Amino acid sequence: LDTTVVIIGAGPAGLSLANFLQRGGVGCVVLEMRDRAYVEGRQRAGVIDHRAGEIFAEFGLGDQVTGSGPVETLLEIRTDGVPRLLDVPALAGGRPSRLVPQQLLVQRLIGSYLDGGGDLRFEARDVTPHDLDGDRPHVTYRDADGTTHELTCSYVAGCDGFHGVSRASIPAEELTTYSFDHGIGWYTVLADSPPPRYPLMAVSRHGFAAQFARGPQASRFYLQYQPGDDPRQWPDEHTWSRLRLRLGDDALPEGPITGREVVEMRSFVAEPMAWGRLFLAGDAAHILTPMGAKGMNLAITDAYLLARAITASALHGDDAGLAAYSAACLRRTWDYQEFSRWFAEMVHDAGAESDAFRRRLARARLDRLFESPYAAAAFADLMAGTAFPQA
Ligand code: RFL
Repeated sequence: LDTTVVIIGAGPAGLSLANFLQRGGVGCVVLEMRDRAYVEGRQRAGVIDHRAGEIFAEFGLGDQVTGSGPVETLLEIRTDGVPRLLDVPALAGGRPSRLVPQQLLVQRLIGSYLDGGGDLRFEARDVTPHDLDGDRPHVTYRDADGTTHELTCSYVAGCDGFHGVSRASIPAEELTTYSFDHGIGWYTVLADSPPPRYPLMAVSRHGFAAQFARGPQASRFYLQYQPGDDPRQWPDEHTWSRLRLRLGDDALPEGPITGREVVEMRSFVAEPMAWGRLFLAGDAAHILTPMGAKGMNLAITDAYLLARAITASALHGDDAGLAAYSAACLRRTWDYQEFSRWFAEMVHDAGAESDAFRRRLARARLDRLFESPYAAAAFADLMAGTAFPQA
């Protein structure tokens, strides 16, 4: 065998898994189709929840990977310009999340894996897994020079995101997929403008908007847009004026906009997350909306469960974890899909002008967070990341 595990994809899922396996003494090779600069520059998520932070700490990676990230404090929800604050970490029993931009997490995970002697191959083209339903799977790819390579292994980890090759390698009749379009248009811009005092969500009849820190000098903004509109055509001044209106802040500091993206507000789940010797983790198996910030965290918890299961199988011949892997991940996935949907519905319906009944329901749901400590604690528990069920 060339290695124990071939990991396809060097995003948060694949790199977390590679680090966990390395520290557990299990050999692996990571194959990534892009070059290092591209992977390390890709900006997306920004929150490592408390649960995911605990996982890195368990593997001795806490200081290196999440340690210097600012600790999350309060969450501000502004309704028609009126601020209300939720102390989410306190409500979760003293479990703060941390602000760690995804590209920083990826850079640090690459650094620690390579420092530990890890094998990470960038620009791996045409990665193709073979014989996944047998005992000896292998993976072929071409390097940047066009030379074809083959790696034999015991397990293949499909960590190559939604558009990757791994899920597509499972025969269609073996998979059940679920897709859901939330019917909400979302536009996000990254700007070199000072972050808000607290993570900020604003609900008003002008539509939903949010602002989150992305480092000490940058903010990521989200704006709801009406179906049929194309926000990528909006002049920047239009974006800023909408943000000022929705955030109820005439003095909102502006800065150069460095990124503009339309975010698809859709959900996707593939079941099961394992087939033969292939195990899917992260976006390869499930997509969530950014509402609730669970996508990257789910990728990390999948990697954790998979690392534990593979380690037990490879080092001790115990396959129970592998057999339970898919069901355990899917339980968390559906829990977080529900949370993400619940959250999205609440903040968007609460601002809608069209349907007065739904607006009142959404506002009642929102008010409950500030009036019932039990409701607030349930919300905070999901924000911090729920515990794994006891085996
Ligand atoms: P990734 O990050 O997509 O990484 C997959 C890697 O696989 C490589 N790859 C291949 N390699 C070899 N061969 C192939 N055939 C390959 N095909 C693909 C890719 O180049 C890539 O390097 O998936 P992973 O690791 O599962 O991580 C998932 C997260 O990236 C994702 O869930 C989050 O970014 C989602 N998300 C957010 N999650 C959060 O937890 N909190 C957030 O605040 C948050 N905000 C966001 C987000 C996603 C966004 N976008 C653009 C999708 C905000 C945005 C705008």
